[in-house]
Amino acid sequence: MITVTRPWLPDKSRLDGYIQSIYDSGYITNKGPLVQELECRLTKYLNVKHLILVNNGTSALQVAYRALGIQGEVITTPFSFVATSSSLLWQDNKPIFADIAPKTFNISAAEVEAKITKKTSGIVPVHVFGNPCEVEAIENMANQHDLKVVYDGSHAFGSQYKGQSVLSYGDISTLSFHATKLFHTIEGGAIITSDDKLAEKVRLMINHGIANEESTPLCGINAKMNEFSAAMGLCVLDDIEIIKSSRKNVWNYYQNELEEIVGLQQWSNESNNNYAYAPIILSSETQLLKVKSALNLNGIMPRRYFYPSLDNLPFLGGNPKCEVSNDIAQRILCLPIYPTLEKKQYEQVVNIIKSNL
Ligand code: T4K
Repeated sequence: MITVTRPWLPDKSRLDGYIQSIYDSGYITNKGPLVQELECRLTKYLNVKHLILVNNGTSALQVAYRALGIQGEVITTPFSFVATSSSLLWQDNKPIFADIAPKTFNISAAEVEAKITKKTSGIVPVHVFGNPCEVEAIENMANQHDLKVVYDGSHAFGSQYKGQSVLSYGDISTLSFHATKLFHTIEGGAIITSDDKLAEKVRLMINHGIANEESTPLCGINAKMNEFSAAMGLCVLDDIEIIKSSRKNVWNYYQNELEEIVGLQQWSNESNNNYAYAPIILSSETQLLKVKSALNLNGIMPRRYFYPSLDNLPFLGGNPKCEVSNDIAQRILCLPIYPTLEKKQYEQVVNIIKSNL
């Protein structure tokens, strides 16, 4: 079976080395040496000021909202994985959907502006499939209206805008290091900020608010990463260039073969693709279902990320329908892309698509 993705599994003997070091130190969680080493390496690799590792991308978002005091209505995108909105709701915020741009699939800055009211507390855009949002327009708007911005950068590991990591934008950017991600720690995530005080607050918050044995200055939660996850992350990071270049080969093949016959996500000239996902847009939902079932019949399992548009979920209703998001959600298919996908396999994917359009 060819699935939409497969986690990168690093050389087992290298992982064994890290596992042995965990056995030797007896430290398995609570900011152990491997978590510290991975934080250091990722901070340098992504060239960001502060990066704090957490247990998953959803708690990264929840801690971010809480640390920034986001409370009330929050403008976000209906075209994302459900965790972007459900994390807001879980923290008693009300997601207000602004529609997306039809070519980039990212929240439209103009639509965000139209939704700002006195009740708005923050903006949570997503760099969908790693594609950088309109970060400058969003920053200007947030400054003008005194709003906090949390970028859900779950897909944006290694994405760059104007030569720097797009994760350095916003009050906070978050990452997911779930197994299905380009860079992963089995389960995991990170919170990124350039603000020293905020970074300190986040570090306390993810550790129950505990500063030391005698002092618990604020209310926190347990969102820490453990040492086994960090060990996996260190090994995956060693292989990151292989992971990126093999994904790039698959992505380029899809683009060359399919750009004339299906729709592709538009990236600005100033952004660098990280090849995290390979979405295509079919001409109609009927055509999508035909292509998908032909692929499925051959054991190929692309995914409808993200269907349905989140404004259709029963617990996220009450917003006016977002037409562009609904239209894209009905016609999008994410094709298999991962480093161990063989050329004959992605050639087969393309051939089946071509013969079913
Ligand atoms: N914000 C955004 C924008 C996100 O995309 C996500 C997560 C989050 C926030 C929240 O971050 P986390 O709290 O999850 O860290 C997956 C992931 O579970 C989820 O992390 C991800 N986004 C979302 C886009 O995709 P599913 O339902 O597609 O996973 P699943 O289990 O169907 O896996 C897809 C395919 O991958 C399978 O068909 C087979 C393969 N696979 C998967 C796993 C887990 C393997 O071969 N081995 C494996 O271990 O959600």
